[in-house]
Amino acid sequence: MSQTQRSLANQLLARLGEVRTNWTLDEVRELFALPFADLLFHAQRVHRANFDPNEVQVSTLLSIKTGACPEDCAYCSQSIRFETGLKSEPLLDLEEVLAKARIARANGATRFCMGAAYRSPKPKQLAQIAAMIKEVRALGMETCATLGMLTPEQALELKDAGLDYYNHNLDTSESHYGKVITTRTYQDRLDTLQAVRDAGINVCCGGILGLGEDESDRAKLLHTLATLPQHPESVPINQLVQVPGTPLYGAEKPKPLDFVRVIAVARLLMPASYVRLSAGRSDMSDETQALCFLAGANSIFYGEKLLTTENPTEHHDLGLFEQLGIRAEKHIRGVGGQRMRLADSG
Ligand code: SAM
Ligand code: DTB
Ligand code: SF4
Repeated sequence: MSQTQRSLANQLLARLGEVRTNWTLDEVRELFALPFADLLFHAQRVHRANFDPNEVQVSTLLSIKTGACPEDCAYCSQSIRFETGLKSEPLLDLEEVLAKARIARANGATRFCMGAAYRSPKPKQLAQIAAMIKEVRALGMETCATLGMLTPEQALELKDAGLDYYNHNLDTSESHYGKVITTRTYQDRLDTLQAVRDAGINVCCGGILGLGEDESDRAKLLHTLATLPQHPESVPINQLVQVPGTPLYGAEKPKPLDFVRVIAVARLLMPASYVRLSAGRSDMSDETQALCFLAGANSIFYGEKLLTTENPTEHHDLGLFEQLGIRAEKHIRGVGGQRMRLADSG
């Protein structure tokens, strides 16, 4: 390494911890290239400056409308284009959703995420979902929804209903995206994210590893996320859950340490955001998950089911938390990041 390169590297390290949206792709690549111990050291240092390192935010997912989705996301069990054997279900009714939310709250979840297999919701569907959001919020839980593309007006309707977070993932780099999804563009995704941001809803946006991407695609995805006008408040990093019948079934799995590396770089690029160790934990060892927490992951999905696929059992996760001395976060954060005490469950 030349002296100029060394001094640039030192400048980059000295600035870690700053919330910046002007990262260069070269800087992101430099972070990926750090020796593993250095990367984890810096990620943990930055994590501690922003969060309690022994607290993890716990969310529970519910599929409120399952299957028969017109989109062609090559990873998804719910696309109508692939034979995955999934049984389609219409939009659940309000009481069913509330019953599940009460169970999630009693089990210690502070956020309830409702997912629907839509390309974009229709007005009537959105009105029904707005009613669900209002009632779940009234239980004292944070609300999150992932319903596909939204117009600015729809985002405002969800905001009025009390929605805290909207999940809409970029999934991968713009250059790899077309190999995974052809029925909507990267720009469509960015437009929805802007509508959500403009409506004053917290943005939950991340990606999936294991879609046949290379390290450069991973760096580009994180670069795009970290250079949005404002960082997403929540950044889910999923490992592909391989579903038989989908085109990506059998794709090469990310190496566990490469997965940890992505979590650590996400933590460094977006120091104040929650980094969620998302789908794919059933396929990860406890040791890999422990490294993810050390690298700055501080949110998980809790409960035996994600939307349509398996997640570790609650019993398993409680055991893991106990071994690691991790507590479930008891506060919910509103828009703007202010902390509020969670209403007592029961
Ligand atoms: N239909 C909406 C959409 O795609 O925006 C909302 C539901 S969709 C299931 C939410 C997100 O789950 C997707 O954007 C994708 O990132 C993630 N996802 C879906 N299937 C997955 C799988 N098999 N493994 C990992 N993540 C997956
Ligand atoms: C996200 O990034 N991961 C969650 C949530 N957002 C909605 C979804 C994971 C879905 C995993 C596949 C399934 O269960 O169908
Ligand atoms: Fe439909 Fe969402 Fe699955 Fe894509 S990820 S097929 S949009 S449910």
